Order: sequence, then C-alpha cells, then structure tokens
Amino acid sequence: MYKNQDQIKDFWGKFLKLFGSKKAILAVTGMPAVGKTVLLEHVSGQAYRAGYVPPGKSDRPEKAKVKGARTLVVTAFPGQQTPVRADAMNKVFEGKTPVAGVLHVVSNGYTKTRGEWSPAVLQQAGADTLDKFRSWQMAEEVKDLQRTGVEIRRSWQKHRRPMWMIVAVNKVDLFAEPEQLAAARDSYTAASSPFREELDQLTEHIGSDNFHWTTLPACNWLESFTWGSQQIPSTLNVGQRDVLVYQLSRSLQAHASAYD
Ligand SMILES: Nc1nc2c(ncn2[C@@H]2O[C@H](COP(=O)(O)OP(=O)(O)OP(=O)(O)O)[C@@H](O)[C@H]2O)c(=O)[nH]1
Ligand SMILES: [Mg+2]
Repeated sequence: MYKNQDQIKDFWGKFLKLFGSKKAILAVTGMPAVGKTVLLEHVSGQAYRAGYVPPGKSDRPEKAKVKGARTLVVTAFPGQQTPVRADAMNKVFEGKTPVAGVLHVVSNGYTKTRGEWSPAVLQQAGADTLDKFRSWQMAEEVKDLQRTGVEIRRSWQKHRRPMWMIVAVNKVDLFAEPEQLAAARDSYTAASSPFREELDQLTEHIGSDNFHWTTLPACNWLESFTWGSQQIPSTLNVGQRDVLVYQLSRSLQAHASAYD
C-alpha cells in the first residue's frame, strides 16, 4: 500500500527509469501564429516557469519530450513556408521512425498578425474588417491542411503505419461562449465545411482503418485579440486554461497508447 501520491510518483519515476517508456513520434503542424510553440511549451511543462512569455515567431523546428505512459517525442514545425520548414518536415515525416500522430493546430481565424502581416498591410489587401480577415485566415488554414496532408500521405507511403490526427482548435479563450464554440466546431467538422472535406479526402487516400482524426478545443495563453479598433477579449481564467492543457496532454497520451 502506498501512503501518498508522492510515493506513487516516485515508484513510476523509478519504474520508467528502469524499464523505459515506449516512445511515440509526434508532429505539431499548422499555419504561422496559430499557437503551435506556445501549445508545445505548455504541454511539455516548459511554460509553467515563472515569467514565461510567448517567444514569438519560430524560424526553426522545436523539439520537446513529454513524459508519461508513452514518452512523446514532439517536433513543432515553423508555420512560415521556408526551406528550413520543408526540410524539417521531410526529415520527420519520411524519417526512419514513423510518425505516430499529428497535432494539427488551427485558431478559428484568430491568427496573430506579426511584422509583414501587420493589420495595416492586410487592410490594404482587402481584409478591412475582422470578419473578412478571419474568413481569409480560415481559407488559408484549409490550404495549410492540404500541405500537411501531403506530408502525412508520404509518411503512409513509406511506412504503411496507421496514423492519427488531433485537430487542436486553439485560442478558445477568444470564442468561449457556447454558440461561438458550436460555430467553430461546425467550421472544422460540419460535412459541408471545406476543412472537413479536406480531412475526408485525406482519410479516403490513406483508408479509414489507417487514419483517424478528432478535434479538441485548446487554449494555452490568455490574451485579447486586437484588429484595428476592434478588441476581442480573452474570457477564460488560468484554471480553465490549465484544464484544457491537461485534457490535451491526456488525449495525446491516450492516442499514443491506443494506436501503438
Ligand atoms: N488568445 C490566445 N492567444 C494565443 C494562444 N496561444 C497563442 N496565442 C497568441 O498567439 C501568438 C502566436 O503563438 P505561437 O505559438 O508563437 O504561434 P506559432 O504557431 O508557433 O507561430 P510560428 O512559429 O510563426 O509558426 C502568441 O504569441 C500569443 O500572442 C491562446 O491559446 N489564446
Ligand atoms: Mg512557433
């Protein structure tokens, strides 16, 4: 009998050290500024140190290990389409060890604008309201899923190993009202939605016995979203955010174990 939680943790720590936990290779994909790095840093625990702030745009892939029943060896790719990203994706998706699962991050059109994508530039390009900007970003998300699908199919062709995808619908602190959440879910999963059509096509190419997808709400950082004079408040609190981080971590572990 164990007297307390610490002893149980200690036991598992020693057990995992002795026998090791099985590894699963995971990839975090998605467009620029949807929240991949911040998500990875929360799921891996790195962000829970005092004074953490989001690091900004990634120029290269980021790696982290997430310990649990499975040791998740996770790579997040930079969203910007550069040779560095292409090379990194190639190495992981066509590497020796097959990718077990993909965490594909989307943000319901709330893509953080940075540098070359300043609101002023985007407004000149015709995205002069938040609604137009979000629609445009969501159309970009569909194209980005197509590109990710190409990588997944390459991995399937090389390894013939079943794969899964969790679509993390991120930044839900910006659309946490029940009807807003339902609308977001529809945008990604309703039969008529372009994003869902892309998921269905990918499933058809690989075969439903070999590819499975699901969606999960996610939030890792509480920050309002500003577009011109419009400000969308962040309406969750830290406790609610932590529950979402925990649920995502659990779902990653559950998928990694179930599809082993
Ligand atoms: N409201 C809100 N904002 C978030 C959340 N997660 C991230 N952000 C914001 O989005 C910005 C971009 O997050 P990153 O993790 O850097 O995005 P990324 O997908 O890694 O972007 P690239 O490195 O360019 O591919 C952060 O700096 C935060 O300002 C979230 O859950 N909610
Ligand atoms: Mg990043």
